[in-house]
Amino acid sequence: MAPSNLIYSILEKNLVSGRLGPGEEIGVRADQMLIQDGTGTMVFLHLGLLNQSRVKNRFAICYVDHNTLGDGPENAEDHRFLRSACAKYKLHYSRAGNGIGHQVHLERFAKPGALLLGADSHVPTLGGAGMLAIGTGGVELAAALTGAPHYFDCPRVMQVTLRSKLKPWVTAKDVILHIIGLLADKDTVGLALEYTGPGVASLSVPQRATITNMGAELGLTSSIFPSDARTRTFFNAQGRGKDAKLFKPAKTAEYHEFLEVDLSKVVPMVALPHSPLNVKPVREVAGQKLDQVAVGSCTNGSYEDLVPVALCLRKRKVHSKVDMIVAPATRQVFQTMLAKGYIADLSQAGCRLAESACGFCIGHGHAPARGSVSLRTSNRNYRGRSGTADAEVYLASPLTAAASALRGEICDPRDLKRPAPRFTAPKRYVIDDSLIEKPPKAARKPVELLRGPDIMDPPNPGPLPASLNAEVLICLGDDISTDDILPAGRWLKHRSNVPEYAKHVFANHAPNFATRALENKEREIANIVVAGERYGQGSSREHAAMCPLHLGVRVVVAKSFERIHFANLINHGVVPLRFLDDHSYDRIREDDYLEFPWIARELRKSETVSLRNTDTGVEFKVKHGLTRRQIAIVLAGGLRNYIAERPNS
Ligand code: MIC
Ligand code: SF4
Repeated sequence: MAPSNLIYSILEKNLVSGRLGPGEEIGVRADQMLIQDGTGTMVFLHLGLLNQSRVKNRFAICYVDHNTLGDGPENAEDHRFLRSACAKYKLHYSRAGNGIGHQVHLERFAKPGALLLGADSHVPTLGGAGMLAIGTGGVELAAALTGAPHYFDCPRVMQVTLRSKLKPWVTAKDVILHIIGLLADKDTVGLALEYTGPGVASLSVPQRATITNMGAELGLTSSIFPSDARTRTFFNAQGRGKDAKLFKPAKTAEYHEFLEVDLSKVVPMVALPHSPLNVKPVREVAGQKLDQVAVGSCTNGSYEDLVPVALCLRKRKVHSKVDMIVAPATRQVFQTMLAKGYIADLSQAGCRLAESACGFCIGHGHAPARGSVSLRTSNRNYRGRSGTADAEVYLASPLTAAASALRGEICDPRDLKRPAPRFTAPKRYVIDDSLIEKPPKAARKPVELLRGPDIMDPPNPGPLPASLNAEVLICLGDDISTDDILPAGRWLKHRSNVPEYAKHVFANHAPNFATRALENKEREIANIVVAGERYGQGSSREHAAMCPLHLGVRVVVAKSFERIHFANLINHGVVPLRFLDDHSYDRIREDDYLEFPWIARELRKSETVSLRNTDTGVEFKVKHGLTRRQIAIVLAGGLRNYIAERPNS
């Protein structure tokens, strides 16, 4: 019997194969699917290559929120393509300007108790409304859109019991940074968090969504809150009372792990450069001078985040040395604030109002000056993600951001020594869905895909050869994020063009990586990436697998991998291998030539894979830890080939 916690009860309802239990490979069919423009063009290209003419799921939507700057024609051409693809495959289409997908979805489409799959690591934001939302890679999402089950490892569920309530000036962002501090050095792979306890009722849906959003930084499978009276209040204000199904865990619910958090003890927190896991109380870094403050993103761009900022800045001026950017997460947030005069407060204080989009969070605009210091309310501060390799980025709450913007230095908002702004959620938000296009009911003639000249098919490596000769092109340490593998920022516009985007693989680590890799590829020598713990943490972008693959990377050997990136490697035919011990990691150096004499056979028949360092003659084994299904996928050269080999399965 599955423990009747919320997460397992949603999984049980959607289960099509496997058995619920920690670490078991399960297959599920989702109630909703979400893609965004940065990962979405590839999803549609995969769908085309899978020979699908329409999708077979219940509700799917594509949000244009990442690539919106329009620096060159690529963004607009991607939008045109996505719009035509949504019409062809029958997805809803949320136009540029409507806002960041996770927040728009929370406002307009979230359903308590439903399961969502999304090609983005921050879909767990929707757990704030009692939905189980799981991030996937693009090709997996394309497969799921065709009606195939989505396979992943069933998580362990940690019960997080919240007690008491937050003190003035302390916010949901501080809660999640506090929890990150408690869990950062624990094993969070294959873990999901379920929030329970008396403190839950003190948090609104947008606050809960901030907390579930940043579970992604711990590499969690997902995070969820129950759906209760607060959820109903939020849905009523969205004019969606009928969707506010109450959804609570049974009294007999069981959990695998436990954590208690006393909300009244949480203090304003900050994540220091260059990791969201590097958390400390704000007071420990107070006084750090700032050049830029940026408020917004899917973590902290809600009405409830921004109105207190406006109130804090009302009739005051942002410090003269600080450039302050505010980006309401959605058009609804912007319009509701506009109607109530809060946008005027921000403007009068000297804030620069930015578009409702990902923008600064992904380094797509507002890159800080070299060597400067930026404080942001977003969720990731990996080196270079802001668009500036040597900028120092701190992450904090909107209130800490507002207080710090006034002072020109990092400041605990409690030290402003005035009452915290009083916030009341509106009874009704401004509701305007006119930028969301519904799919046409029945097309009279087939919809033409409008594909611009930079929209290129994803690579297909073909079946894995029986043996591999390869060069170690790069040896990396721990915590390499997908932003390290493939930065977004000014190269984000090449998301639809793998050969072009691939020129920037490891751009901030080894600028000549792409050139050297392509030289090897021409000589039919495969390339290997070697790394430490948690390789591929962060963003779900499958480009971090596809672009190295385009450059001839066929194997990654690491101490451990992050969940979504591990799946992306397999689904694109790149073999992820793990060191048996730290000692083996030290046996490989950059520029070594390695031979995998029986890689294909060993994957099929053994738990380990042998390799020989042809420079030193040293031989040793690494392990793969792949399921039978995953082995068949890497041998086929990725998920598309695997599906093509089994047309009727
Ligand atoms: C992110 O926050 O890192 C992104 C950009 O939204 C990514 C997706 C992408 O790279 O397109 C994510 O979270 O998965
Ligand atoms: Fe967009 Fe940033 Fe949210 Fe990713 S984390 S979806 S880039 S706002």
